[in-house]
Amino acid sequence: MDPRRGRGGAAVSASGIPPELSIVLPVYNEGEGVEPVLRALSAGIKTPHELVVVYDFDEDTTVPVVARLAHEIPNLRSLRNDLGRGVLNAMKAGIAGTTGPFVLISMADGSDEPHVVDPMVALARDGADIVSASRYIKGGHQVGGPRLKRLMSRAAGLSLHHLAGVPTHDPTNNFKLYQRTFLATTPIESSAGFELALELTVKATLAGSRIAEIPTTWRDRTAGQSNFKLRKWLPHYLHWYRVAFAGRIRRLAGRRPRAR
Ligand SMILES: Nc1nc2c(ncn2[C@@H]2O[C@H](COP(=O)(O)OP(=O)(O)O)[C@@H](O)[C@H]2O)c(=O)[nH]1
Ligand SMILES: [Mg+2]
Repeated sequence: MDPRRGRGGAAVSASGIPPELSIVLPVYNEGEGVEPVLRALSAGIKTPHELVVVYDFDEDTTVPVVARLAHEIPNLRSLRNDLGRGVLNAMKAGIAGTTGPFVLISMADGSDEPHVVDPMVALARDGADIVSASRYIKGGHQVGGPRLKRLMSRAAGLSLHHLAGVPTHDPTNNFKLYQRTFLATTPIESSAGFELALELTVKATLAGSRIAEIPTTWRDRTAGQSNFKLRKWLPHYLHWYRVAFAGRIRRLAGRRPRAR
């Protein structure tokens, strides 16, 4: 057995303690472009971490690339998602299959910036339950991707922030860091695609948990193909959008002084 692996495949350091940060990377046939992404993450993050690439089926083109790179990148491993195909189940399997006190979800197609990860960890060490890498604040950007998806994501994020009291301007970006304790006490109800980040951010808002944010630039992929299903997943996003506004209305109603 690889001495770096604990029971169940979790990475452990020489001291037997799991790395502070578990980075979960869902993949769907990213063999073409994943190598520079993994190298950039490994080289660009100082926080002790593990890189866990979560795939849905053994024939996925990412698997052999990760197996090759694991010989030279410490704490890189792949994990098979056995919860059922799809990015949501892959993220859930990655959360369940890791043990670091901080969990970062990041994409494997180069859309997310490695250099913001250490500052995200610093905010989590300061007590944030969720650290949101935000495209829609000063210093943040979004480069490429379908125009409609960009517009809807920005409109959702800014309206949730300004009108529904969500502390981050970018609740739909899945590039987020979570405290393990927050994940362990927050049941996941999402059933489709990338709605997970929005669900967890809305739930954290309603629970009064601490949400911090940091600017980031999101870049559309230059290799492979997007698997984002806007029409199919939109109703799921709208559900959490409504939950956030309903919670806001309840809070405002609760605060209103009683009529005499
Ligand atoms: N395990 C798994 N990962 C997926 C699936 N679909 C997308 N991903 C991964 O999720 C990340 C972002 O996906 P992408 O299709 O680029 O979405 P977009 O960036 O919103 O266009 C990439 O790392 C993909 O490989 C899936 O069905 N299963
Ligand atoms: Mg992408």
